[in-house]
Amino acid sequence: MNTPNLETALKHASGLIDQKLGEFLVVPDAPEGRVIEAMKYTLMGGGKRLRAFLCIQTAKLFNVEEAHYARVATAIECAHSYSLVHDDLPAMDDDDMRRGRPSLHKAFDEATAILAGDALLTFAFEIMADKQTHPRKAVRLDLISGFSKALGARGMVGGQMFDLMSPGLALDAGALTRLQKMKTGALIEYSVDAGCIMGQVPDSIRSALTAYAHDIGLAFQIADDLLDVEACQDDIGKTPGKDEASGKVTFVSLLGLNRAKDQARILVEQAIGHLENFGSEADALREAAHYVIIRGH
Ligand code: GRG
Repeated sequence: MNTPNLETALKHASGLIDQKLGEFLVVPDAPEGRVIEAMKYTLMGGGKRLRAFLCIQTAKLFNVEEAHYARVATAIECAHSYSLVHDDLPAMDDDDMRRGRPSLHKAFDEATAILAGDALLTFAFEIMADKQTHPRKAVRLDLISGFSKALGARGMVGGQMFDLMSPGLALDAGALTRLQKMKTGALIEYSVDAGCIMGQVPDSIRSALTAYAHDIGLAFQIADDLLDVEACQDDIGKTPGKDEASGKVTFVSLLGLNRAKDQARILVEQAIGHLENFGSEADALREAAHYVIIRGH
C-alpha cells in the first residue's frame, strides 16, 4: 500500500523526538549516568514513534506550535518505552529480544532496567509539567490528568495486570477487548487526545478523533496477535509464538485467523470514517489506520 503522507510524517516525528531526546538526555560522568545510558538505549532503539506521530499529526490539525507538541510527543514516547522495558522483564513477559536486539535487562541488568523504566515514566511527567510544554496551566493540567489516567491502574498498568492474570481466566471477545483497550489502547487514544488538548478543540471534534484512535488501537492489537502467529523473529524483532505458548487468549485464538483479519479491516475502515470532517490535512492519519494492520516490528 502507498503511504507517502505517513512516511513523511513518521520521519518528521522520529526526527523531532530524536532531537528532543538529544537535548534532554545528557549522560553525566557520575554513577547515575548508567541509568540515563539505559534510558537512551531503549529510547533510541528503533521504535516506530507511532504514538508520537499520532500526537503530532493531531496537534498539527489545530495549528499547535511545534515547540509544544514536540515535548508532549517525547513525553509519550518515554512512557511507552518504560512500558516495553518493564513488560520485557523476567517477572512479566520475560522477553530477551525487543526491536531486533537484546531487551534492556539483557543489555544491562535487571535492576538497571527496573530503574530505567521508573526514570522514563517520571521523566515523562517532568516534561509534561514544564512551562515550556504549554503556557496555559489549565492545558498542562489536562495533559497530565489524561496522561495519568491512560497509564495508571484503570489504563495501561491495569491492562497489564489483567493480561498477567488472563491465562487463568476464560476470556471472551468482550473481556479481551477490554483488556487490550486498557493495555495498549489507552496510550494510543491519549496520544491523539493530547493533540486535541493542546489544540483546545470542542468536545465533538475531540470525540471523533478519540473514536478514530480507539479503533486503530484495537486494530493494532489484533495485528499484533496476527504477527505473533504468522511472523518470524526477523519480522517482529521479538520472540514470536509466545501468546500460544503461554496459553493466553488472543483475538486469533478466539476468532480464528480469517475473522481476526476481517475484524481488523473493519476497524480500520471505521477509524477512517471518524475523520470524515477533515480534508487532506488528515491523510497521514488515514494512512496510519491502514498501516497499523500491515506493520512489521
Ligand atoms: C509494564 C505497566 C506495563 C505495561 C506494559 C504496552 C504494554 C503494557 C506492553 C507491551 C506488550 C506488547 C508487545 C503489546 C503488543 C502491542 C504493542 C504495544 C507493541 C509495541 O508497540 P510498538 O509496536 O513499539 O508501537 P515500537 O517498538 O515501535 O515503539
